[in-house]
Amino acid sequence: MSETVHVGSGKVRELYALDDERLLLVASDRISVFDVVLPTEIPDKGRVLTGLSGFWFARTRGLVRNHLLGLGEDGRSMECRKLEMLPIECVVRGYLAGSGWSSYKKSGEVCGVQLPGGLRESDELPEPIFTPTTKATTGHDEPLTAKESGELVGAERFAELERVSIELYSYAAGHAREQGIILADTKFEFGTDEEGQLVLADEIFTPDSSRFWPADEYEPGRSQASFDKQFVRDYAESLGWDKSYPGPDLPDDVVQGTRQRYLEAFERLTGVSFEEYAGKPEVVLS
Ligand code: PZK
Repeated sequence: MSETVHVGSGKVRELYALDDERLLLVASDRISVFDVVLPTEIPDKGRVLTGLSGFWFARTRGLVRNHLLGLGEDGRSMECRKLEMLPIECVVRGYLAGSGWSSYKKSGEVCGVQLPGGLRESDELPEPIFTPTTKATTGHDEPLTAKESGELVGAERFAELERVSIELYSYAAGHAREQGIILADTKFEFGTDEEGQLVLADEIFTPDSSRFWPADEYEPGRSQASFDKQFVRDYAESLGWDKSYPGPDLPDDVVQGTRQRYLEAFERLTGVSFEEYAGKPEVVLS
């Protein structure tokens, strides 16, 4: 006998225990904008994000071990190895956006990394930088210095996380750029297995864990349109919504336009049609 036990909820995902060694990570069709989950779902968003994670886990196996054991037949769930999770979020930035841009404007640095002067919002950085944060249980993740991170995970593990995170980002950003998508920044979570080996976990290189920008609209000196969420942001702002709970319902044209953007990102990045994925999720693993 075996039972699937619910063990956690994220804003748009659910986590279940399959047994002592395995978890099931299920991506819903919920969407959050300005940190608020909206009452309207985007059909197939969960399958797109799961398919993208599967694709990237298969493609990066040579760089670092990962927790993926298999994709569910539903296309929205991932069976994973249960790990001991490390207590930092591993962020890599290749472009100056979001909290990185805010920090740079104030101090010229991001998470203790000094950057050259004269950079504009959304500029590409001379090289990708590692800017880890705390894992906040409530509220927002806080930036960590290298010293603080070393105190949380050990200096040797910190050096390994930095090296592996930058290698992963560089590989994926290069691949995405060839398909007309700029991967501005991304966030990883890692754990360790019973032997103490580093294992990549969570979701990777999805639009929920990364900033995707359409390369053909890229123009530094301003904020960039989001590849996936721009219709939703524009609609929500056009209502004069104050970005507090509850968020607005979405009209069907915004839902369908947003769904198409997710499918387009999936198909460009994986080279697989979403229809083929829906019939046979394992296709993204080869
Ligand atoms: C784990 N989360 C985040 C919270 C979600 C996801 N392989 C793993 N082993 C042990 N724990 C985790 C993982 C992974 N991945 C991930 N929390 C614990 C999280 C809530 C819902 F879908």
